[in-house]
Amino acid sequence: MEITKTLGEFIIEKQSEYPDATGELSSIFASIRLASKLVHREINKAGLADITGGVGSENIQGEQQQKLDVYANERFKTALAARGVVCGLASEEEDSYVHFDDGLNLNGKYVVLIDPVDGSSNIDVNVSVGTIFSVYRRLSPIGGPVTEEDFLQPGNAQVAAGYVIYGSSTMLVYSTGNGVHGFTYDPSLGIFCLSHPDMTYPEDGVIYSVNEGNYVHFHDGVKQYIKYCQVEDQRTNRPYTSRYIGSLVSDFHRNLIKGGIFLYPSSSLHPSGKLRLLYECNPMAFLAEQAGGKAIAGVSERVLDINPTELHQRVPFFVGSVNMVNKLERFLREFS
Ligand code: P6P
Repeated sequence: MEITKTLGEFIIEKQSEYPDATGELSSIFASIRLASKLVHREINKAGLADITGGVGSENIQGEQQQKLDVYANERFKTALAARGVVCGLASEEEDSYVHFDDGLNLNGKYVVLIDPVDGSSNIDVNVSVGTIFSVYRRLSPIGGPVTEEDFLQPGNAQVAAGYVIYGSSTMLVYSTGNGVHGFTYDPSLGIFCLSHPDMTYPEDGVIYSVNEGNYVHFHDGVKQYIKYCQVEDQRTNRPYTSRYIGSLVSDFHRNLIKGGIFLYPSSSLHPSGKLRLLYECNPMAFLAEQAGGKAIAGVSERVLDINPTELHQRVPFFVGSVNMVNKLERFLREFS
């Protein structure tokens, strides 16, 4: 593929489309780009370096923190605090939000929420993982300390969101509300190159992604939809196929390119679902809608309209090709 444009050039070019752009959002992307390269480097030698496995501690979710979780969290935190445009950070790996309250960042206009390494338990078995990030303008007065309200904003207030997928190649996919654009990392040059401009969900698809090991715990509407996907229909000869990696970024990325639906429902095991609203579902829902897809937490419950109540709250999550999500919604309405 011919290298036409780097991530940096693309951001500056797009920035000129925002009359009031002051380069601060571009600066945030520069931080994310830098930290992603460092995480890429560690992941790509995970088998060799002492970077796999647990650190023997748990995060607030009660999940074993992987060494890479801690490494990545520190890299993103340091990079985002270095430019004076971000006044605070919330992270899956931090119990509470982090103030960037040195003199440099108190005037920062933005807050960032991040899952530094999503799916990190897959690292030891060489399965792709990802970083997910979400950016908001702060609500609290500039110059003062960041407050919890800065982080508890609905997803429809995001100014940017994206993910990095550390897979067969490392890609950064993001949106600032003008479409979704994908950049592939060239380690030999140390740059992200535009490879997937204007990514859009196929309106329909044949891939459904769900952990069917939890089937017996699902509510009826979800069970009925899964059965619908599995039953051959002589009239339509629906060729559905099940693909589930167990890494949200990877399942999302595949479905975005090929068409499909990802489901993480609530269940008797996970009464509120498993995925976190603020730094997993909201950024992925923002991208999905920007790519012409759809993301709901339940019947007529648009993820981006949910008003958060706590930093690490979980929600059910259904995201993907618009026709497939609409079909699922009909099952949820009819059977739940
Ligand atoms: P389960 C990874 O732990 C994660 O947070 C997401 O990346 C992934 O989609 C989901 O959990 C997998 O959960 O319960 O199917 O293993």
